[in-house]
Amino acid sequence: ARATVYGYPRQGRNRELKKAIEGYWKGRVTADALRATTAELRRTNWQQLADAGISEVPTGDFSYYDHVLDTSVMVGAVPARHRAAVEADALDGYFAMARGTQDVAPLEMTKWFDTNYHYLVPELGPDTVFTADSTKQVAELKEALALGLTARPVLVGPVTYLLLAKPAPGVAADFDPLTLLDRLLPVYAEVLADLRAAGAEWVQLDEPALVQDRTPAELNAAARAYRDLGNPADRPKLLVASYFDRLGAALQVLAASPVDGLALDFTDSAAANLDDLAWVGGLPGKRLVAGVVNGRNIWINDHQKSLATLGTLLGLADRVDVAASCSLQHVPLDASAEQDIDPEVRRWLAFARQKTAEVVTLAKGLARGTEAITAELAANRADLAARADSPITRDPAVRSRAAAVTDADGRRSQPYSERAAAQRAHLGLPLLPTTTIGSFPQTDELRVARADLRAGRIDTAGYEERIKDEIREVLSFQEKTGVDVLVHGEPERNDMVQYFAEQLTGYFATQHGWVQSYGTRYVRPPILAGDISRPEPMTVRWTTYAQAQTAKPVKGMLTGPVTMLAWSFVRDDQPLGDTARQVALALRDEVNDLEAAGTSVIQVDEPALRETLPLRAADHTAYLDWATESFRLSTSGVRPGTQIHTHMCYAEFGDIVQAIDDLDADVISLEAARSHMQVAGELAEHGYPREAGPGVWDIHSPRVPSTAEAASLLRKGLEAIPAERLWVNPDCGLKTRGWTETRASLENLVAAAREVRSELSSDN
Ligand code: THG
Ligand code: ZN
Repeated sequence: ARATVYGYPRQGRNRELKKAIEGYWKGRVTADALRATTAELRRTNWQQLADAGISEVPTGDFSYYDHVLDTSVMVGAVPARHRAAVEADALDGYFAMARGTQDVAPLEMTKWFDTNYHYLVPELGPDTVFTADSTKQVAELKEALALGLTARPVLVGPVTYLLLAKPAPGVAADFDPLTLLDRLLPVYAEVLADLRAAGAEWVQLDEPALVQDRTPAELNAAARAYRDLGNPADRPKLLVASYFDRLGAALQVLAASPVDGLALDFTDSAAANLDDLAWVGGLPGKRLVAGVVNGRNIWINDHQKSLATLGTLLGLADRVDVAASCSLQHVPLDASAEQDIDPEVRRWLAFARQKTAEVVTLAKGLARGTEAITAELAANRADLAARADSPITRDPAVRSRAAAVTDADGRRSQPYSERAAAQRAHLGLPLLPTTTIGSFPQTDELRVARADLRAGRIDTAGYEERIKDEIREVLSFQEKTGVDVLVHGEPERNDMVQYFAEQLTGYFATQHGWVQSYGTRYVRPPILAGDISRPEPMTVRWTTYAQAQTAKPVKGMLTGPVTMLAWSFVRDDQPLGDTARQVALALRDEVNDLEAAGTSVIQVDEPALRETLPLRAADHTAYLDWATESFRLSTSGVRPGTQIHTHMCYAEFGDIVQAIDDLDADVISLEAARSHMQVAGELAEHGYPREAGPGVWDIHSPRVPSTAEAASLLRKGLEAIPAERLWVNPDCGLKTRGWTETRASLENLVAAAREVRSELSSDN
């Protein structure tokens, strides 16, 4: 049995990739220097994999920005608006597609399945002409072969590529990119032949889109694709890889195709693959790559369990190899770099480097018997037992509290109509109240202050003075501008998840645990390792400091339970809903403490509610049940007169309006400016009964919306939502904006609210 992986973190130990690319954008790094740095990063990765005992290394998984964009380049699918830039300079043209330029918009970005990685969406139309460009794939294969390694190029498969694409601007919205399959397959065949000629014995085609619910037509397309690609005589051996879930109906299709091997996910959530594989009669004559080590969480593997799975699989294919369940790009590089984390917890962690070693151990055990890995198995058993028995993972007080939760705990004491009256009396807000989402610009001075505090250049008192100054400035600007519900601006927060994770017991932050979010942007998801509790209030101090500076209401700002889970590494030893409930109870205490300290408006953000929706429709209801329940649990402990807000962004919400309704928040703010208030119509159509603030300022661009523009969006909002229930706010928080555009935009937003208010009062 061979050990292999499908991809490895690209960024390097110290995010050298980010630094090199951003340096190139700024003109500080030459193209040659960028190429040299990235070649070195690839070499280091391959060497690390080979040294660990990986006998077939992946190539082509590296990317300057995104591997789906690389695939668009490979098949010549460059949008018309980017062609001139690509012809002038391939590298600059590539970045133009990724980031846009002064004159042209970039490709749209969206989440890669249910991971926290974002890819650039291919734009296709009936006129798309594909042409093969295997340069990058061939060059990277040759680099690995030159090191004397056995290498397997990894490509996004043609079916997944088309299923991830969308109609190009100007193309009919109902255009189905899958109709281009017959045009695309010859281009893939050409790339495969080039790779064969360059020395690839095997090539991997990734088809994760086949694990989602697929129509018979889509399954037929997959059958056709792999029949056609299996035909040519000059092709390499083909390994079709699936991950993130069971393959389901597509398994039979691929098993019957002429491809030479399949890679399947055998982690817990995809365990049904095992029965399904037996049911289709196994893969006689084919290679099976078994993804038994979870490639997207950070926990050590259970070797005993994996060996049992692998043992069963031995009888079901010609040859069984061992792998991580998906590319290791979704986990950080090396857990041994985490010197500050509780050593008890570090023992339970496996990042890319440790997972690679686990795969190698299992392959060895499979090939030579468990006697060959006795020491590894004993160590693994001890680590797993330590985790299971640890007081970190099991806090009886947290467990008994979670077990005692009743339905009533998740319901406000009065229905919205009565609460709304109490809130109106209590808050005394004008019609079309104005507010912001929470954060104000995170200036360089704030980042420097945080770094100074970490480095000991300033003390806590000095740091807190700076935070107070910033809060006072943000408040006085809002008062002067005439905003109705103020925020303190969150200058003390590094990130909306990490800030809370650092204060909750059971949660652990990493120092170097970077994972690519998109392009050169990375996140360090904290680790939900144990039972969650809140040793002391987390936000009360800064919120009450802010409230003491003004007579207007200051909104308390929290991150909701679903988003806390979505942007963290979650436990694999209990259902997600159980973890969500623990986080919700900790947040409930915070919400109640904020109320007790005099906060009348509390926002609990859930930007990740939509993006966490499971890949298969059959799993949606169960998810939405625990997701909405945990939100309500965190927000239902307050008096009727306390107004609960929530906020969502980064997605379209049309298909989860019922879930949004089920949150029972008094007010929701939503991203809406780019889609011209489309979501307001969707809420209205559903009969959404509470207050809403569809955004009237697209904060993802530095453009300042004019008063007229914001007012016109507001009028559009009024067509769907009555004035008594419409709020005026930007699309999202302002932390990525500069102060100049923030000042101008917020003034225009308030002016627009005043203009439309006066139109309303002159109407009656
Ligand atoms: N917080 C967390 N996860 C997230 C988001 C977030 N996931 C989804 C979405 N927002 C991702 N968007 C971004 C936007 C910006 C950056 C990362 C993800 C970013 N990162 C800095 C970088 O790479 O330079 C590093 C930030 C840091 O120092 O912590 O700019 O809001 N948890
Ligand atoms: Zn937002």
